[in-house]
Amino acid sequence: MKQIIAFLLVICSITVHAKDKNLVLRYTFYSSNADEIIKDDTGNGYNGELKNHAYIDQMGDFSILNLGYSNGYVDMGEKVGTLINSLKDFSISSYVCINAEANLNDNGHFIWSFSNSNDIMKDQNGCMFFSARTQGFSISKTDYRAESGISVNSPLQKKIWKHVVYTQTGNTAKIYVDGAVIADGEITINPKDLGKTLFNFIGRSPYGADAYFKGLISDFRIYKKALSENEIAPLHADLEVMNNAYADYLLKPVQHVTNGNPLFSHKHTADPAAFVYDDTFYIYAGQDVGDGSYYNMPNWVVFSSKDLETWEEHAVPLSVSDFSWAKGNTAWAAQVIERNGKFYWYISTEHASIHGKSIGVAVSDSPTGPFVDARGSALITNDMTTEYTGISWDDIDPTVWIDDDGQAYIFWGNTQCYYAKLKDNMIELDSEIMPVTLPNFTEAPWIHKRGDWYYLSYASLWPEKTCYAMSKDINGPWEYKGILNELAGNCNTNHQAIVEFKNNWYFVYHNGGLYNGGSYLRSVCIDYLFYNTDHTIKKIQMTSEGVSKVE
Ligand code: FUB
Repeated sequence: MKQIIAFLLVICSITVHAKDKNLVLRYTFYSSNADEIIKDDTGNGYNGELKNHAYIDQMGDFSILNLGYSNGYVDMGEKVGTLINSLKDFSISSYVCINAEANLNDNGHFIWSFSNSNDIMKDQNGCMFFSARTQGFSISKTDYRAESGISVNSPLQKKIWKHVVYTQTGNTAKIYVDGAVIADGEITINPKDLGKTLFNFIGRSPYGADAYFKGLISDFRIYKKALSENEIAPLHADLEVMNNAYADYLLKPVQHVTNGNPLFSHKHTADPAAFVYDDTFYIYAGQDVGDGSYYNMPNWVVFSSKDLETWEEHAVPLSVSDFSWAKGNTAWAAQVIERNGKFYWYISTEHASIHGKSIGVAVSDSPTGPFVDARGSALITNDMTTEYTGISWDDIDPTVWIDDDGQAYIFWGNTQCYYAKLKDNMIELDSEIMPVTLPNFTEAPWIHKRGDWYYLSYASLWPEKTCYAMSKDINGPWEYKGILNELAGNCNTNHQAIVEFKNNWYFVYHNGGLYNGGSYLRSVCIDYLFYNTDHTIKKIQMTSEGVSKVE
């Protein structure tokens, strides 16, 4: 009896896995990243190629395509054009998940496209595509002016796996999301009418100026028939399990390969604090969001790199809401420092009950968190410094230094620079608050040391340049040495960090250099810092290229 059951199970499994002759292309994304080839699992040879640092990743038990943040896409190759040209009835099916950061107001966000040019606006020679921005399919023998299509005209939901299928039989088209028809209608153009398409992409539009699809793709399939609702049902059976696995996947670091300055192009980042630990370069920054009309900064972010080319972005480790005494989207400048295996993140933010800005400190066992408020209250509040300035935002921009004898100091300020000693526990002041005299000090102090010289760099005047002073003693007096960095482009603030990493010195700062950027939508940059023989610092040369990969 057992043998009969086993035999039946084998027969069943053969039936289930029997080759579906209508399935003409399938990417399960089980190939490896190494050769950048995406295998067509039908055996028909429509292999694709990973482009612009798109990569294959593991999400729980699922192998997925991550298009990354550098305009990643898959080039399905010219051979697929022959397939497209042969299609009369067809279906294109895929799991997709749009990243939180995708700006779906921009044109583009095509899940797939097949076309005769990668500049359709100019060549006007035919394309078809599926847009996640409109949940719509379009096909044209020229360009957008002569399209036939169906759409619901609203974007697919972000941050959740969806299953999207487009089917066409003759002139009848349907779009299914998660197995349900969300749009249907008549299409007057057939893929055959496009000829053998030459540019066949997953995640990229044939319109050159369009935004690339930003997100994840799994189990991409093309059928040479219009699938029915019943046939589509098993294709989205993994949705629930995938979405469960996605919650953990979001905690995994995301890779970014930088293309010079600004360092990161997928989000706006400001007030960088650099930190070198265990052969790794960390950048802690505030995230600028919103419409660019004022500082709108709900959280801080952290990136790390071993070579300054490939950066990992870690799950958001700290938000203003992690400090019960703070309020608003005021994740202002901050710095992380290590002591005795613990990582202390000094931040500035708006106090909820004491008027003005305050400085707090969070702590973690790891440089990438999770971080928790170390005190449950602010370390420095505005009412502690009223004898120096009448402004409510002078208690911002902390920088912390542990001197060779183990004594820790915190410097901070706006308009007036202050400093104080910290106790060994790093979360309490150990002296009175003392003023530091610096010409034209605005904000953003940063302490570093080279040889027996201490350097105090800071943002000066308005709009801000970076200036610096030197001293042989952390307690000063500080000798002013002039401008270190001129105004950074398109931004009225500046905020620098200076660190040594693998035998070079680096100057990390922000400008308004990203598309859409400005004084409240800033972007972190990095350039080299060099010293003169008399230990003063050469003026920074801001570049678009940024710094080279460190081997
Ligand atoms: O990002 C908010 C504030 O702008 C910072 O705390 C200052 O340093 C300036 O960059």
